Amino acid sequence: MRISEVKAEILRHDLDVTIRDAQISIPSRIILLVRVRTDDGMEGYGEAGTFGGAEHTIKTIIDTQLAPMLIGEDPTLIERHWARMYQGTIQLGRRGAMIAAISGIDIALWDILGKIAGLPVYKLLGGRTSVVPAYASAGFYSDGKGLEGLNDEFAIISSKGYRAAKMKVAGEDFDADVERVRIAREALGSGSGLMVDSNNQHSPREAIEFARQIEDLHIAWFEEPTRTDDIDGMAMVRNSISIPVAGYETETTRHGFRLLIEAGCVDVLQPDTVWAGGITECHRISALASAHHLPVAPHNYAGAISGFSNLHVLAAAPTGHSFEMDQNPNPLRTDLTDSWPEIDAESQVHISDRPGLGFSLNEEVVERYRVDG
Ligand code: SMN
Ligand code: MG
Repeated sequence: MRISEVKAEILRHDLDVTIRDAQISIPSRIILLVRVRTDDGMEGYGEAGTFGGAEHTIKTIIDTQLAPMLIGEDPTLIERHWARMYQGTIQLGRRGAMIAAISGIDIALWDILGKIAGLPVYKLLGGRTSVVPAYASAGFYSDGKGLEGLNDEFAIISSKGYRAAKMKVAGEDFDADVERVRIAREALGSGSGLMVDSNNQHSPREAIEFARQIEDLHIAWFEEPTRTDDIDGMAMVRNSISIPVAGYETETTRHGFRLLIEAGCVDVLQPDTVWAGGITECHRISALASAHHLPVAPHNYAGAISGFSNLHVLAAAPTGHSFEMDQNPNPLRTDLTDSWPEIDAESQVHISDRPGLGFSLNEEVVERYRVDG
């Protein structure tokens, strides 16, 4: 068996209502679907992270720079391909778009390996569990939402049975955001976990002050409280507040997460398979996390394949924590495959034992949202 084709396709769904976090506006949901085909007709699916609008750039990297490294190769030699793609682009890579491109291909290779072996990816990684806790990811800003809209959103999340939920902060002034957190806490009730995410927008001292103003609301974690390049600032925040710090989704590879861990920046690690280096790299990061007794709660906020790949990494992670379930409308998550999961009565997600990542692609949905070029 040999790899015969590697290609990326841009899929886009334009939202009826633009949502915002503290860093970016999201008028549409965009994913980069990566297909790896073999000469005997097998096909694996991956997804490369496209946050920040780099989908055409990353598609070009995949189609023109990385694909030629893989054509004619044995698809099962995943570590070998990862090393060749990483070392072969080291001058331009190590972070950002190049790692996102490698991530998408890596995920597709694991899907193929599972289909060859007849096993789900989490078991190929040495499965820890087939059931993981999930939390709702919501509480974005949008025009006209207001406090009433936020209250309704978190009341619905609670009625769905979620036992934890995350919201956005740092998109408004402190007083407004503190009130928003209070509203969400009251809507969720006292028994549920509530996390806040500032998407790197606070300075270290602002983050410390904001944490002080919300700590009486029993916050489960403060996500990306400050800037990912400010190692000393991240460590200062973590050491100055009583709320656990989670992050940093905007960090990549085991090399980046090693720096966060060794500098004492985080209590919960949040690598994302679609841009931190794929399943291969995020499983390495899980091992690193367990060596430091830190839980892993993969970031997941893209399409269905992002979700499935992060789910399998979580289910094999020695210190796996919880799964992020985006509550915002996104057919590229809910309609793209035949088996997007929902939570059970205990706010858990079950991972199927179907081979590979455990889904079939809905090609008519691909066609509906494909962006030519
Ligand atoms: C997030 C990241 C990227 C886009 C939207 C939202 C957020 C999360 O930081 O944690 O999901
Ligand atoms: Mg986040």
